Amino acid sequence: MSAEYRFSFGPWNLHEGADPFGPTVRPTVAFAEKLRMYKQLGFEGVQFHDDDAVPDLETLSAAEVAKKAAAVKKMLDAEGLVAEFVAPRLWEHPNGIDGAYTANDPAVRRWAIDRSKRAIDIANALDTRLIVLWLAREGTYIRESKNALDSHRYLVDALNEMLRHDPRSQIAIESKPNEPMDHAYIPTVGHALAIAHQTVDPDRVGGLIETAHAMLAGLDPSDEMAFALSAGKLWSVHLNDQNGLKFDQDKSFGAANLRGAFNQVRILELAKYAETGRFIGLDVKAMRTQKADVAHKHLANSRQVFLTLVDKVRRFPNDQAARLIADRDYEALELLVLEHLMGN
Ligand code: GLO
Ligand code: MG
Repeated sequence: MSAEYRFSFGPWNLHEGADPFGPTVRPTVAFAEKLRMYKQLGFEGVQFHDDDAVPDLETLSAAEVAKKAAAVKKMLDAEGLVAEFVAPRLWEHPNGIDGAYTANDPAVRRWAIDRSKRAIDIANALDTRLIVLWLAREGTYIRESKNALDSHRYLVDALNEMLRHDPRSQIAIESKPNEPMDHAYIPTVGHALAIAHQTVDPDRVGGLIETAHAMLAGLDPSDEMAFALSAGKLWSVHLNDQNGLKFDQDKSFGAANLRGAFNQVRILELAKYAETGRFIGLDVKAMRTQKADVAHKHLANSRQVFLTLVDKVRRFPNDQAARLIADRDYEALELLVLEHLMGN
């Protein structure tokens, strides 16, 4: 049963534990060592930023980038792993300080699009067609600093250039309402799919939904997923959890809201997501307090919670629930769900 879901995470999910208020607390794990951990933890898919795959790619020629990406592909093959997606990491470069695709400076917008095309080339070298755009700094700290009408037009322009660069790539927009910016331009998957329809090839632009991002927008993650699934546009997920409206916590899946996690798994099961071959991505962070030798447990544990919830969904007493729904006895339905989750 568990074999049918495919799981992925990004190398940044094995991390040194720095936060905005303190430095790293764990040693760096080398990239090759991280790759060795994937299978042991139950994962086969690797999510990449462009510079996870090819560090310092901006200082390299196109031929050098291709060579380095080919070497990474070999490392994946040796470990029996596949690349799920490549995401251009535009938000760490000094050029992207005030946004990349939506920067006021046309030279920065040009840089962002050119780098994104390189990310697409790296994805091809790693044998994946999926590009993820987390639009980190595409927004503002103060509204007056940009013309939001122009910003949306720039986003469509950037998507179009990427779509034209390679007619095989698919772009999944990872929506998020805030952080690092005060307000981001594509806060929900509804915005992502609406902008997809303004591009030259709407069929090749979809969404990646992260649990915590939906919650930060005040939305139910399972309903966000249902919206994208109903349009055939849920191309990946970043499952994690979030304890209320605060900083983006990336807690282990189900750790704060087990019922919310159950409902996300339920909607993925109802939509037969596993049959699409798309990955269950986990974008979870180890707590800063976690010692180095156990700072990988958040990944295996999140996967385990997911699989246990798959089992809970499959063993849910649907007939009993259907009778209660027909009776409109939702208090009894509520108790049925809670008892089921508590193991009764
Ligand atoms: C941050 C995002 C980030 C992305 C990753 C892939 O809030 O969740 O971790 O998922 O950079 O683009
Ligand atoms: Mg994410």
